[in-house]
Amino acid sequence: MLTATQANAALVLFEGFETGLGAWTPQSYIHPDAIGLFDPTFTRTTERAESGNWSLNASANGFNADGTFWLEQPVNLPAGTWNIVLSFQLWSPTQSEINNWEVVASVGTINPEVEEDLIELGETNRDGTWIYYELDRTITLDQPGTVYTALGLNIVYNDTRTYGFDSTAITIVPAPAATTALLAAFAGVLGAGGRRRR
Ligand SMILES: [Ca+2]
Ligand SMILES: [Ca+2]
Repeated sequence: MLTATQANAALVLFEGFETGLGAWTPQSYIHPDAIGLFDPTFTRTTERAESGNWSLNASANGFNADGTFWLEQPVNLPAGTWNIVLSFQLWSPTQSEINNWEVVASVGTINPEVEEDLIELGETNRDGTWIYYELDRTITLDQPGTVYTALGLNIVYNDTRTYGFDSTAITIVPAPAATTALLAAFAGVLGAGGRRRR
């Protein structure tokens, strides 16, 4: 667990998996009624990399066409309003229009424990290469607290799959009060804004 202490500068927590999982912890969930093997794994590999020489293979057998597995990282923050951007690169082996899994993530004060705690950012197999994803959130903490970040896959098709993750980053910037007020005023016009790209 990392603690942000700089109040006026962006804090970037980057992980490229060159020496390990860093501060990420693998977690998973499958419906209690699911039958059979649920074997999601995150393992380091040099088969490919978006940064450096290493990335992670995220694999599962897809049994039950159900289950969610993700990397989770809590960050302790002082009280305040924070703009938090979780970004990562996802590798798919092929491009396909059908039978894809969901790319999921979360940034918030809820500790992700089940499928419903993560939201869908898109689908796998949009292209047979690395694709950038991000999730932006503005979070207000009334007192010092923990913000949980998570990124992973939701299994929706019964097939053994391996995808890749690399170059994760959690960028934390204190939100100026004026900006926060402006965002609130325009929230109805702009929508929730979970998938803006830079
Ligand atoms: Ca890497
Ligand atoms: Ca959790």
